[in-house]
Amino acid sequence: MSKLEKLLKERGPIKKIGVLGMGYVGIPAAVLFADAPCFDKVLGFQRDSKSSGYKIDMLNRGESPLKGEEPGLEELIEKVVKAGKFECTPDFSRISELDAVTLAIQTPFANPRDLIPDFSALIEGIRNAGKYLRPGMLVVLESTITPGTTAGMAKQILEEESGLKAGEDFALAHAPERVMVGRLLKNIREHDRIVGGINEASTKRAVELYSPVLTVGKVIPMSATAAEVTKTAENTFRDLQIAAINQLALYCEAMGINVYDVRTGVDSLKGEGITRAILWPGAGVGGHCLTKDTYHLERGVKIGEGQLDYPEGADSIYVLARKVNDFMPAHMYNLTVAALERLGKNMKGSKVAMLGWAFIKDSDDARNTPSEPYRDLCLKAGASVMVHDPYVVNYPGVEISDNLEEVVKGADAVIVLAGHSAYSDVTADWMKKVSGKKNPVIVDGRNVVEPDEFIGKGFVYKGIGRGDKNSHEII
Ligand code: SAJ
Repeated sequence: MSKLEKLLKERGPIKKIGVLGMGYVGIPAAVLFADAPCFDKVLGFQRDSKSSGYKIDMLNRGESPLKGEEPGLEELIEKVVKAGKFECTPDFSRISELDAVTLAIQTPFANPRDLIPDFSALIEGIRNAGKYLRPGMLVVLESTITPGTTAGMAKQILEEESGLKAGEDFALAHAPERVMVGRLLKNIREHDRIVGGINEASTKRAVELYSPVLTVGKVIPMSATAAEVTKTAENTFRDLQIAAINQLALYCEAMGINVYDVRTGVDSLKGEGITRAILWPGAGVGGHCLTKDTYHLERGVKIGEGQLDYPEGADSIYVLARKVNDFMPAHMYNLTVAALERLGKNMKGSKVAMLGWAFIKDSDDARNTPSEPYRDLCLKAGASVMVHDPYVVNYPGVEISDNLEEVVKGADAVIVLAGHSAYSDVTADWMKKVSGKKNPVIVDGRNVVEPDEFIGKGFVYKGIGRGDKNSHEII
């Protein structure tokens, strides 16, 4: 039996757990641990900072500091707080009382341009865990991180701070979160959970931690680095699939055909192993997952010890996919310019009404929204731009209105950038009347309008992938 197995045996089953980072990953994770009968106590650690300190009292009152609808979460927080099984504290020294700590601290990009992740908050969390680490404890990183981080940087910091040896004196693992806003509890309970330790004993201990909270899902054990690659790759593959249909949409426009006919055709190929994962073309890919996880994966290959055999200097298919998806807002701009040109107008002096600032349909989340680069291009070309969104209230430097009439009023061009349900009910009649133009332009980036209805009312129509309509007769 290894030294670590002996230590874990002496310590016995996991009873007391800590979760560092009371965000949309940490809070549901903590209360689900607290709700499991086999665990006695969960501490939620939250820095008493200006921006987030308020969460401590809120959580200890049994309230959720998370915005938006999260079915069952508030009730569960109240239940475990009342039962004395969960409390939130800024006192990180209490980590020493615990059997296991998980870190659910975000790893955003300092700025999307240079694609270097900002690990500072996570590193502070790892230092805190290391400072109060005791032999036989388990440390698990849940944040999305560059492959190699758990067995590399995290292991180093924990050993420096604690004087203990990872894999011998304490267990260390990565268990990436797969939560999606709006269904946080459901995801943790029902999705399979990837759990990867830096050695066998670490993996086993981490499996013991996560099994009790899974209702439908099962634990899938592997190495820590394999777990990091799984998480980044699952989002990289989704980004790649979206890029594949975006590229096809551009081809269909060039060939004068309807990408949705082709999509239906390809999608009809059904059956074991031959089905195609064909997704939806659109005005671009935003959000905090797909826009960064590819670059985590790419960095992981770079910092890995092994030698990569791949054509020197060539973009990986994954980076190319990112470039295709990041081209889509520019394509929306090019469609706008082409449509205005058909009317002898140019961007300079035109009024552009942007419909949708959120990065995803029927959401207020605008992180890395494709609407931003589109708006920048229009402003640079001298257009005046108004932005509508029914959910996003504010965004630094951008005025956003929830009054559709006010935004569309007098517009030369109306551009659909997010597929909000509200936009599907807008009629060509109404839009034409409000725009006050004989031939308004409509550019549909999310396939929400019916081309013939708008063309029939005198609109100049452009749609992503609609090569069959984009050169229509102007009525
Ligand atoms: N998008 C397309 N075409 C598509 C699908 C999405 O253009 O066919 C665009 C969306 O408009 C959006 C972006 O891609 O701008 C991202 O959309 P998303 O549905 O992937 O939403 P995310 O970014 O919230 O992705 C999350 C991820 N979940 C986690 O990281 C835990 C992702 O792995 C999930 O697959 C996704 O949610 C989901 O399925 O809801």
